[in-house]
Amino acid sequence: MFKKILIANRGEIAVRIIRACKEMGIRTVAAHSTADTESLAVRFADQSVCIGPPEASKSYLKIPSLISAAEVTNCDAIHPGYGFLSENAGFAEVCGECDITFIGPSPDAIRQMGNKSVAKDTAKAAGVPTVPGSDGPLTSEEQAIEVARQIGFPIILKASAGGGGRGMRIVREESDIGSQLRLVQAEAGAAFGDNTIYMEKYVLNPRHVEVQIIGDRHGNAVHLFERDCSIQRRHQKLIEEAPSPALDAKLRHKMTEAALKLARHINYYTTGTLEFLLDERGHFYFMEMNTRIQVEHPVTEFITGIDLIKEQISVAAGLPLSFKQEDIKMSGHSIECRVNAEDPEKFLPSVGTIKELYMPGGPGVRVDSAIYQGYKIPPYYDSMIGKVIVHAATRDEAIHRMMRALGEIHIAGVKTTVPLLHKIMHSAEFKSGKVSTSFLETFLKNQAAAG
Ligand code: MV4
Repeated sequence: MFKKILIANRGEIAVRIIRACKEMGIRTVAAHSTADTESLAVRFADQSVCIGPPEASKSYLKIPSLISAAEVTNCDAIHPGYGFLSENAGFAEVCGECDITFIGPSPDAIRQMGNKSVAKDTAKAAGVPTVPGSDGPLTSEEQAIEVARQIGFPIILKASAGGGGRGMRIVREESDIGSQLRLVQAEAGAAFGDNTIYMEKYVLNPRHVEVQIIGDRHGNAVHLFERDCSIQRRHQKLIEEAPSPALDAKLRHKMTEAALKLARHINYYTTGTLEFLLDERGHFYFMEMNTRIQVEHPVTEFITGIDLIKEQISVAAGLPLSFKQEDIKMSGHSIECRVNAEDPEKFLPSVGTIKELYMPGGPGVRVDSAIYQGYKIPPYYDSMIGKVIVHAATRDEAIHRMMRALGEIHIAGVKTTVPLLHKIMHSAEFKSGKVSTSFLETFLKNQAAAG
């Protein structure tokens, strides 16, 4: 097992990783920017190393600084968390060259899944359902029109180098294809340095359902069921739950088997998530693979009783998975609410000092956060300040538990999304479970109309 791990991240995920390491008897080093000197991660880790100024490009994204920090503190592994360098193949490669284990996938797996068009082709080759569309990248406007006529409008143009909602455009009629194609090409070229575009049929009001998988370096791979992440705004998830209210046992079996097929096809050996779109007829299609641990991993931990971070560290050290597929049982229902420091009306970050703080507790409630009373939220990073996760026997009980937990939260000093989360929990639409990725936009419009 590793003796010491460098945490190349910040916020709640840095704290989450340190907690797992402590329980495993692994020492930790928090790599942090000058803006995070007073962070919980720095307080909880055995050691800390300042890696640069607040701007992420000069600290959390700076590969030489992170490698140096790991070397001077004698770390044998680096955990990248999510975001920052977690899906950077170059970083994974440099770690390997420096004899430091990157707690994540191989550089090849990151590259293969990082390119969305290649990922889709790989999924197709593995026999996993994908949305009808172009066979690989588009080569001309004429070809784009031809494919669109075959699959029918509306269609969506996607940048191969995009992902997570970046670099996409919906086209509703043939006369718009040429101009939209040139636009998305220019945007992709500027944003990613790669203007490769592919086309798909646009699925109306889909649900976002993702399957958690984990593999080891001995050829084993298992799934840990699905999460439903349909409650989003501008591709930022607000609420996630497991299991998905939209899946029955049969559909769950099909989707998880499809996810495992792709994971095995690419010899995947760490935690990963396969994102699917589920349409209104119950057909699912592979979208993207996230080759990291995700923000919403706790809902899966609650329904399976498995510690995903510990298992991720353990398989990275070369140990075989500590369980088999048949050992993994789904129990109850879990919901996660992300708490952001922002003005919920305008969705603008709200920075400042946490003047007063009370976080909820009691049966079936978990809080993963990195804030405390007196903590000054730095303006340089993501606005998520924590997550409230609940577990109960049924979805209905989980919703009531979440309402209770949200009601106990008291945060003074900054505006947060807690009131909005509360309203969603109380809404008939959320309670019915019949939500799609269009839910939040409609919900907010109705809220505004109702005053
Ligand atoms: C789609 C789609 C409809 N049809 N692809 C957005 C993020 C990226 N993972 C893929 N996304 C979408 N791709 C086809 N062919 C609708 C979305 C989409 C979406 C997907 C998941 C969660 C929220 C979303 C919000 C808007 C659009």
